[in-house]
Amino acid sequence: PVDVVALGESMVTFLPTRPGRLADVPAFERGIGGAESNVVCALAAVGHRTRWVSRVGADGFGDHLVQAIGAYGVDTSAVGRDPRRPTGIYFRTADDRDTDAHEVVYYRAGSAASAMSPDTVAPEALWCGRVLHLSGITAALSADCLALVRALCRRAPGRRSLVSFDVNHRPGLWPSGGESPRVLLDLARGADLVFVGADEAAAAWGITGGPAAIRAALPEPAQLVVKQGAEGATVFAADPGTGRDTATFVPALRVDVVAPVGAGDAFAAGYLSATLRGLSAERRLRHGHLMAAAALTVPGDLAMPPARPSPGHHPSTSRFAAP
Ligand code: KDG
Repeated sequence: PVDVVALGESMVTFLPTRPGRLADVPAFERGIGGAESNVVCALAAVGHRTRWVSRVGADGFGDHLVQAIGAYGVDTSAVGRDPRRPTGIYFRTADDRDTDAHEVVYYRAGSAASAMSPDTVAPEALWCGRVLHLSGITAALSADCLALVRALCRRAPGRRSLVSFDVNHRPGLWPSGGESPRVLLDLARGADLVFVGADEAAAAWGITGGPAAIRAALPEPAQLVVKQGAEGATVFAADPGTGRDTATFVPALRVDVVAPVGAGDAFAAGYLSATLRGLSAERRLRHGHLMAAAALTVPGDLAMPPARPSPGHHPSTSRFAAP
């Protein structure tokens, strides 16, 4: 039995070996990234049974992703290979303490994962865990990927897994034309558990009134977690019997932020881990903050080391992170 299945594109990441703008740094170190696989890697690192479902190219980067994510103990047996399309990669700045601007450059258009669709991903591979974790990033990759996420977020009686959806609005990935906010709101409405940043809700949906205003716009999910950056997070949880909604706020930990990338995924992993263990709303948020704190203080996308590191696998951790 699997605790959490996650669907999404993962990429080989290239992080500068020293601080600075992408225009200035001469060398990069390989790591792995991908919002949804970050979540299951972190969950596997703390002992949960997890599976990552995706597609990669029949190339060395695809081999590396499968091997490195597998080294966390994540089941990769349902990852498809596409001989015609490449594995996505991306470059970004790694230490935001020394740069004015955080830069991200994706090379993923037409990637193997962008060809995920209701035809190329088997439902049995997805509906076999207690939780199915999805994110708005997948919805932005292609029309086929959007069709797949729409199908998975459709409320159906007897749905076999709790559907967890991280809004993860990445404006740079969506085709221009302003469709994304509406699409993401509709997808979130079909999930049982939604993670959204208060900043995302303001940018995408124009909701600036804070957590309560976001809940008013998104009453359908049984649980809505609103992340309020360094301040903390609020969860709205509806009582299954009475439908009464209870809001719980827990402040975040104070840490020296090196790079925020991956912190949302780590938060989701902590929250899901505590959920699977049947813990209270307060403790679910606390677990989220603890795992986010670990991710905030390293340059890489993933803070947790793999359970079974393999030769040639270097999770990017703290090369130049020391103060
Ligand atoms: O949440 C972290 C992700 O943004 C990162 O790992 C890469 O999945 C990624 C993306 O699409 O930006």
